[in-house]
Amino acid sequence: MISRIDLRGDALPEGGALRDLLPRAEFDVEAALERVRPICEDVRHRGDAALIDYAERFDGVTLDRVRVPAAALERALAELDPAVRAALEESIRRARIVHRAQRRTEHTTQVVPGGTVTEKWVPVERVGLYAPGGRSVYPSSVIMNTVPAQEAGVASIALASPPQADFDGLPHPTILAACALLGVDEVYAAGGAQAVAMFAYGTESCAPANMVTGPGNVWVAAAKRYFTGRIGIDTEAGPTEIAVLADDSADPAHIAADLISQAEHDPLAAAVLVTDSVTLADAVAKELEPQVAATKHVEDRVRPALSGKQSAIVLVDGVDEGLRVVDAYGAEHLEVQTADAAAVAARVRNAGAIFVGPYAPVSLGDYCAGSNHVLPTGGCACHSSGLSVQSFLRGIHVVDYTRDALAEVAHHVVTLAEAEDLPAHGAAIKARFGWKVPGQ
Ligand code: HSO
Ligand code: ZN
Repeated sequence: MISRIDLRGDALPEGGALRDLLPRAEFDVEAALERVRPICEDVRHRGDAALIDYAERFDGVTLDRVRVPAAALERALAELDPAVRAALEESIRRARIVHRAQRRTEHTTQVVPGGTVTEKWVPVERVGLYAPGGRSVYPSSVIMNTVPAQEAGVASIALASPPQADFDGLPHPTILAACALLGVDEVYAAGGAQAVAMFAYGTESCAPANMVTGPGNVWVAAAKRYFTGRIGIDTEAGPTEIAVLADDSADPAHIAADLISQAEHDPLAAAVLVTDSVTLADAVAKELEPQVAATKHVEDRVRPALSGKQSAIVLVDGVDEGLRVVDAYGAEHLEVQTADAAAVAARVRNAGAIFVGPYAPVSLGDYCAGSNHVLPTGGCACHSSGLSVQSFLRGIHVVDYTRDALAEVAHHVVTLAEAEDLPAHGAAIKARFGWKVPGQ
């Protein structure tokens, strides 16, 4: 079911060449961009009327307004299964502990006497969060997007999620209940690219946002790309990935279960095992058969994900080579299940999140570790981070110099300005000293 890539024997190639040997899902955001552009522009020009038309066309529901009434949020919370409510509350509690600790404090550095640079942290004013509908109704993602924004101090938080035909054109009730638990009361029944456009341009009922975050399908990713530069985004969020770096100390049944856990998201989800143990590779392949057969989403997601070209068991010569492979891959989630897992994990450089040892499966991080599950995919972990308080903050340098402090460095500024053929830059300094710069 799952293919094998054997990288034993020869020395591993460097960087990009190594990455090219590894499996990866095809997720063509660029192609989707063409289809998304007219939708976004339609929302720009026709506002709510366009959103209502798209709800009819894509979601099969007739809406009279896109804003979800407060009563619907209250009802969803009142009707929420108490066990689900308790679990969501625990997830929120743990996420708050971790994200509160990420808050930044203002810091002033004295560069010279009388010359300081203060870095102050200011939250983004208004954020639009996206929660997918359809196959992926994830109240946990509402938590993972909302908690860092709230802990960052974002004053205005709105959420959009697709209208559901089965629920009177409202977003899924567990999404609404999660919003109610989190205190998010501005919710819109809008999905896909049109929801991102609603936040980017604003409509009659929804004020424009400075930033849009949250997972979504390729249309949401394409809309985020379309608006990059106009608004802030988190990441484009491609299909979920799990990589497991394991040696023969790992339990094959646990590894198989963990690979399936993320394959369950999407037929394009990627599950990659990197190991130096052929015995373990064989045992995991064997374990997969019965576990896959017994899992709920076997035919529509798990089997296609595991047998797709994005998933594989990669054989390497040793843990050092395994580390090189997982770094080249840059998985959204990386589990390290080796002897002395903490020491091995400490050497990993590229991963969205790292799960150490046998009792930290990705599922824990998806819901209740306290860590964030909105993470870079598609290899973007080599340059990007998961969602955090920092994602919603802007660091602003505040430069404060006295006359003496400026005088001390004025000649260097003038010299550099002249070297760059920008004499007016120098003139702005000279004007403050009667055009005669000290030291020149
Ligand atoms: N593993 C997903 C997040 C998720 N899992 C939501 C369950 N619900 C992407 O990181
Ligand atoms: Zn998951």
